[in-house]
Order: sequence, then structure tokens, then C-alpha cells
Amino acid sequence: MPFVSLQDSGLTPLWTDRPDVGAGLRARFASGAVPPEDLNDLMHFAEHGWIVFPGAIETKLVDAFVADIQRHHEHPGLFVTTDHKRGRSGPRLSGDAPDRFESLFDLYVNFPSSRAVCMHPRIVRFLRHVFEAPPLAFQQLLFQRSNGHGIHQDPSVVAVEEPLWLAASWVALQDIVEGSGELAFFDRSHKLPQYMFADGTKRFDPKKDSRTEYEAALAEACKGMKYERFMAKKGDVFVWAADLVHQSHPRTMAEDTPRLSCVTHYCPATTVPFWNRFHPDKTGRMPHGDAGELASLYYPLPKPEGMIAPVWKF
Ligand SMILES: O=C(O)CCC(=O)C(=O)O
Ligand SMILES: [Fe+2]
Repeated sequence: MPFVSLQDSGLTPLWTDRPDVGAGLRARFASGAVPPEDLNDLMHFAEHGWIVFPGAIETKLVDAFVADIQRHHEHPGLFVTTDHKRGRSGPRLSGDAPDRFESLFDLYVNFPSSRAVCMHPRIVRFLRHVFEAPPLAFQQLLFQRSNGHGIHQDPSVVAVEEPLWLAASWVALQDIVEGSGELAFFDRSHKLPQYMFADGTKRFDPKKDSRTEYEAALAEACKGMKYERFMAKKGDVFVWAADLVHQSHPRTMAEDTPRLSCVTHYCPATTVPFWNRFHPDKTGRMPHGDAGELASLYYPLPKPEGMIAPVWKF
């Protein structure tokens, strides 16, 4: 059985995922660490595994980010994108033709607008409570359309040295249309026991693990839980816990239907992304004022003023 109890997994959860989170929240409120205005959000996050901040990102900022995205071809070779149009799974270097199809990685490195979105004070304030440390943003995916992600929990594909010290944000850069492959999730599924892969970790290894088996096991485990779709309005933010089970809801519209949205993953700045073990040249970070830091698998950080090119074997 791939599911084991949290205790048997030997993993350390964030305080919001501990069984005694109620007492933890009361203590933090009593000490003044959590102010009254954040109490309900934290309670909701702990109980449900997610929270929505409606309209948290200002329209002007969203518009500036979208304008940058739609002009990224003016800086060929400076961005890393998916290669879905050609049916390839690996990343590629961006070209000089306008593109409204591929996903773009780690835009926060070259676009201040992306940094301002993923390190928005509303998101950072919340994550600081959850992490009890400044957030380190990494593994950002800008979706121009839905990529049709199957059911999963993020630690399977987003690896941190402390696998459960993880959260993510999903920012709607447009009003999301039903049928465009909207983000969907199972309410409270972050409380499932720990799914461990063949090598005893929470990381999916395509050489050892079966995606079909994983997806079937998760779907079975979520039976009876409420399945919800995030029908977001432009500027809405969805933040979810490491183990919340989610997917792209099956798309019924054309495959190039726009679904502009920005996903960023975060861990406490006190730990490191797993790739740090294998890419010593990518262990650097970029500060974002006092708010937190950014890290990237594709770009060497910190960087000088202006834009830089990714360093990757494409
Ligand atoms: O946006 C989606 O449909 C899913 C994205 C996702 O699961 C992720 O980036 O972790
Ligand atoms: Fe995900």
C-alpha cells in the first residue's frame, strides 16, 4: 500500500498540517504572531488545504504582466518554454515569433511584473504565517492555456529537501472560462495519508513509478471528497497546501483556448529545492526586498540589473 501515516512517513509537516493545528493557531494568536485579520484565512487553509484571495492582484499589475508575457518574443533566447506544439516533453528556448500557446518557466527572473505578482504582499503575508519564515519562490509556470495536468499532489513533481514544506499560488490573469481546463481540486484532500513512491520518497520517478497507478490511487482516496473547480476572476489568487490533490479539469474547448494563469511554488527560505543537490551552479537566490527570495533551476542567480539568459542544455 503506497499510503502511510504521517508518523510512519518520518516527514515533518508545517504547523498548519499538524493534527494539533487548532492549538497551534490559538498559541500564535495569543502571542501576537498571528494578527486577528489572518486568523480565519489560516483556519480555512488548515481545514481545507486551500484559500482564495479574491481580486488580490491589482488589475494594473495583471495587465502589465500580461503585456510582458505577450511580448516575450521580443527577447528571443531569454526564456524557457514548453515544447507542446511540437509534441515534445522537454523545455526549449523561446524564439522570436509571437506565441500564445506554450507555458513559460520562472518569468520572475526577467520580468519585474512577474516578481510583483508572485511576491505580492497579500501572498507573502499569508505564506510568512504558514512558513514562519520568508518564502522562497521557485518553479513558476506561466500557463497561456491549460496543459491538462492529471490528478496529483505537488510533492510528486515539485521537490524540496523537506517535502511537506511547500505551498503554491495560482493567479488568474484573466476571467477563467468553464471548459478551458480550469484548475480543479479535492477539498480537504491535503489530510490524506502520505503517498510514498517506489523509492520511499514523495517524488515521482518515471523509471520506477507508474503514473496510471498513482492517479488511480489518488482518485480512489479522494472518493467522497468535494471536487471543486476554481472559476477565477482576473486577479483572484488561490493558495494551496503541499498535499492538496488537484488537476486541470478536462478541457472541452479548443486546445489553444487561452487560460492565462501563473503558478508559483514556494518553500520556506530556511530550506532548499531538491535540485540544489545536483546543480551547484543553480543554488543562488535573488532577494525580493525584505519580502522573500527567488530561486531558479534554469537561471543562475543572483543576477545583475536587466535580463539574463537561461543556462541549460536544450
Ligand atoms: O493549472 C493547472 O491546471 C494545474 C497546475 C499545477 O498543478 C501546478 O502547476 O502545480
Ligand atoms: Fe500541481
